[in-house]
Amino acid sequence: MSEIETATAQALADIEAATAPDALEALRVALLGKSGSITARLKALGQLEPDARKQAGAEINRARDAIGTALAARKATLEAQVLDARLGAERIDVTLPGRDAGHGGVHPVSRTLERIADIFGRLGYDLADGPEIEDDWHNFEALNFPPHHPARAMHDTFYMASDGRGSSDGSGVARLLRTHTSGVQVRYMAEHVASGQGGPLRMIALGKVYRSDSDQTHTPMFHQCEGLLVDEHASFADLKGTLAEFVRAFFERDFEMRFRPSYFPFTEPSAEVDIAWQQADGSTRWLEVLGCGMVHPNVLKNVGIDPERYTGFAFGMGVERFAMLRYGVDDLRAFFDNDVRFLRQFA
Ligand code: 2U9
Repeated sequence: MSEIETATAQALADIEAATAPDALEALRVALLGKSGSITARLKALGQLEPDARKQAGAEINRARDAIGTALAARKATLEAQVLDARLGAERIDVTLPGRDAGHGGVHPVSRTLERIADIFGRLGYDLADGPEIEDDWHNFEALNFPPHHPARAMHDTFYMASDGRGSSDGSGVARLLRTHTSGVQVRYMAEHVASGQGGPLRMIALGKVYRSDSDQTHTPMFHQCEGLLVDEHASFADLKGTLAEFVRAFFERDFEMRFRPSYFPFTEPSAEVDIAWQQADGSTRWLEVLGCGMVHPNVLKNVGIDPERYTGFAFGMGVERFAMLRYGVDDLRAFFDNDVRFLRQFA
């Protein structure tokens, strides 16, 4: 075997043994590249005698062709292997279920707000809105709160820091986070009077209220629904019938109800409303769910409605309380933890 044949046989063996495209490319450069061994042999041909050059040239060309063919074949094989490996690794199972984008859901408290608004909407009540940052007049004064009522104290109500323009010393307008939605009713009645229409009217106010209170059954923010009806002959009997109908519609069943005398500055007489609630063990117990009463004549006077001509009834409820009862939630704070494991149950 000539020296070139031996070198070619070695080169072909190396090519066959190459296991990666990079290694194969290195071989190509070493053999056929500008400074490759085959290229060097071709360059050296010039130094040979014409006869010897012809023979050697033919041999080197054969060697170069054989190596070129082997490189191309091995390259194709290795590329096919790489592709096969990728296809194997990246294979997708088109029969797998698609990825879910995830479902949102309406928060149980929002659902309860909507449910309450819907029921009173069907009873002809207008839905009204108002600011969560209130002034003393709309939150307390117009509602017949005496100057030293405990609700007005700092430990019950969140007051806004005084900036010198508004203050709580009587020189300006103190601002506070509303402790109930009643300011909405005050505005609503005042607007009705201003537009020349004192009554009749019926409306509900729904929304967030704030109290400086935090324990197992109280959160600093909660939601209230308050309702108001003013007419020439509105009576306590109308109030009872309205609340009985609301509770029946909300829970989709009839309840025994009782009205216990109570006290609120803005109603007289006032009552707390209990319903006979069936417990899981079959026993029944009274649950307080609402407060209500006949609108105090002072409150009507404060907004310019004649209490000699008009009477009104009003009621208020905690929305979270209704949500807890409807959905069987026993810890108020679950509504505000934002734990999706809890919230998902309502989606
Ligand atoms: C005006 C006149 C009267 C609203 C009323 C209640 C009774 C009441 C509580 C229930 C639970 C608040 O969320 S709670 O803590 N509310 O007991 N609210 S009467 O009476 C009004 C409101 C506005 C102008």
